[in-house]
Amino acid sequence: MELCRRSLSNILNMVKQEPLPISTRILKNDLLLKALDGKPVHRPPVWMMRQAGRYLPQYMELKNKYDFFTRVQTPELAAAITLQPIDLIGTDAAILFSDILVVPQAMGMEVTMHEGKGPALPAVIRCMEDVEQLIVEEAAWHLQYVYDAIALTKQQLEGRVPLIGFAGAPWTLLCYMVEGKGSKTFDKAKAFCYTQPEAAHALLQAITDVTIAYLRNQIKAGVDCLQLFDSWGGLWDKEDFAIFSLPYIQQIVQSVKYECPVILYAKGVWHSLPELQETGAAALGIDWCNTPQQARKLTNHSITLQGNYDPVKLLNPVNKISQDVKAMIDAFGTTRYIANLGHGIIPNIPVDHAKAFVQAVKEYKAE
Ligand code: 1CP
Repeated sequence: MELCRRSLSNILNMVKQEPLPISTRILKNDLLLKALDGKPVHRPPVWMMRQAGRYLPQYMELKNKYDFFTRVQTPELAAAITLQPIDLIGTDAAILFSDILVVPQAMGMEVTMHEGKGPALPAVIRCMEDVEQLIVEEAAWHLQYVYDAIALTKQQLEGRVPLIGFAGAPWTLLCYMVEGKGSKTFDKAKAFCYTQPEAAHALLQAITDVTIAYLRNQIKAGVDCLQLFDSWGGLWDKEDFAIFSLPYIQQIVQSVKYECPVILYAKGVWHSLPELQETGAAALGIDWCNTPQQARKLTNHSITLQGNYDPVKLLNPVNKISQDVKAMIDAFGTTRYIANLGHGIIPNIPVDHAKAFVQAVKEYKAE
């Protein structure tokens, strides 16, 4: 890909000075926003978590040329990758290509990404003094490249579908900042919360403050909706989730929800669905460990739900995927529902199977 720096900076300067042009603010496909608003739709909207990524050969071409953070930090590359699933798979929403770990990076921590191993943060947080070293007030301004990528993506989308911005929930970010890498149990992160609760709460509050500023800037840059990822929320029981995750999620949702609808995805947190609903989120993401019926019951049939297809089930033959999707929509209902996976798509899913998932939602007809 030719990186055309001069023309990009012209576009970005223009976007920064002027409000977004009407053509990029008016959406040709607003199914997602209608579903978030509880409005009737002829069929549910569909997108896939991690839809911009490794199962797409066109993503792999850019991945082979540019390292992870170059892709994330170069607005032309981030925009091109964000648009790939819109052009190739036909989803009803775009999600910005970025990562939740740009926030710890902006707070002054080193974050590197390693093929096959995932992220590494060599200098982890161990105590209150480490928390006090973090950048908080100016951190959101170190993420200008994200806002530039949003502005550029909105221009290139030309209103075809809404753009979803996102951030990690404070507990999920603490996991990486304390553990230093991915983990099945994040036991060091949990032990930090148990043994140094004061430092843990100071860290969670610092991440919360940065995230609120970061998401407000994403809204100003043009995102139509936000998703908050608490991918590791399910590592806590209900009691500890209420101490170490929920209050911070609550602050974030409350601070942005009047400007922009928020989808709250807390994996494995079925025990606290009513509490998550009370945060004021417009929708809750559901994984496949809960049934649509149970999730509807727990949330009193009164909030938009998103999910919950097991991404590994996309390895089934396409006719089985189509049958499953129909059954899933029948179970959730067509209103207050966003068809999606229960977690991110995995790299070994054939592109045709991802397309079959999306197509089955588009062809859905209630009997
Ligand atoms: O080079 C690569 O392709 C590396 C894989 C990859 C990708 C495609 C990483 C590393 N991040 C991303 C992009 C990404 N990350 C997006 C893009 C937008 C889209 O969804 O299409 C999003 C939303 C994320 C969010 C993210 N990053 C989460 C929350 C969502 C989830 O899947 O639970 C988490 C936990 C991360 C951390 C992270 N970044 C990358 C990896 C491999 C991981 C997980 C590490 C671990 O195992 O703990």
